[in-house]
Amino acid sequence: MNEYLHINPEFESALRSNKPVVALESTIISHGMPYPKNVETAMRVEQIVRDNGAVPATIGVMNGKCVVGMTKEEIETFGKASGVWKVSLRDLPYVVSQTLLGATTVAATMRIASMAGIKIFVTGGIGGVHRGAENTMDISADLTEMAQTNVAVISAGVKSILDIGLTLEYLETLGIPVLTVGSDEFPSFYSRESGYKSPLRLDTPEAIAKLLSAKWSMGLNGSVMIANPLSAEASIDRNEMEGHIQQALNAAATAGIKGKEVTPFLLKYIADHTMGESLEANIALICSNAALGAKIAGAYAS
Ligand code: PSU
Ligand code: MN
Repeated sequence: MNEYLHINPEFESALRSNKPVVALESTIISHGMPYPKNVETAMRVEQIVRDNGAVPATIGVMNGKCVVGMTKEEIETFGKASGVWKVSLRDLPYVVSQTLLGATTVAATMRIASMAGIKIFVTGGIGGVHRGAENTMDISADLTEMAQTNVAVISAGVKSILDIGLTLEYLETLGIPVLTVGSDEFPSFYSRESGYKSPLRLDTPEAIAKLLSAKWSMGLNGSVMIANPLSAEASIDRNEMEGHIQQALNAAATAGIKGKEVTPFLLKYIADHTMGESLEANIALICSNAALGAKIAGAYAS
């Protein structure tokens, strides 16, 4: 425990009694979806985690503290406020010490979850190696964080705004197991397909919990990337998505977008240009990830 951590009492008792807890990030609320869908989805995701037997803990930064288990009012604030910081690992001490509102990325959420003793974290999509990274060196801190922090990440894979092949290579270099649930193919967030075979496949929460237990018991530090393909009904055609992504990449290059703004710019561009379809897919996949994450947390706790 440290003075910069605020744990909601509900989670404190859940953690003490070894109840399953699932961490959730806040970047998706502040930077991932429009209001009020973002707040509605965040609350729905929390309910799904509860319905599947675990306690949800949404994580963000406010009042100079890393908050584990945001209240409904706090989630509402993050969903409405403008100018909420996107907080990755390097931003964390700045946003805490300046007492700013900070929505945490996968990297920062994992680290805070770990500080609180939470092992399972559910999100939509993670950051990775960007297209053209051989020149820009734009590789998300999500990956290096996954190499060292013992929190499993459940996502719908990696968006093809990234170079999926290079991201999988980099995950291999970092020693991070990558497994897909119920499919031999690694998913690309909006689509069940990516064109890349999944390095590993496991089909049940119990088998995944066993893998986590084996990894961490052997002292192998770091995350496990658990990719959960979205349902066939919600899946968007990969070629259709590729057209939007190319346009988004061109728009980013034209506008000279760099550094931490790259990912939010691309995500917003795609959301704005695919309208309802991508938002609905996004909501469907995060709900499905929440149910799976709660089951894995339950299996791991027992
Ligand atoms: N990719 C997505 N959805 C997201 C993000 C990435 O498909 O919401 C967000 C996550 O919070 C992730 C962050 O941790 O962007 C990565 O940003 P960067 O590429 O700047 O590291
Ligand atoms: Mn980056």
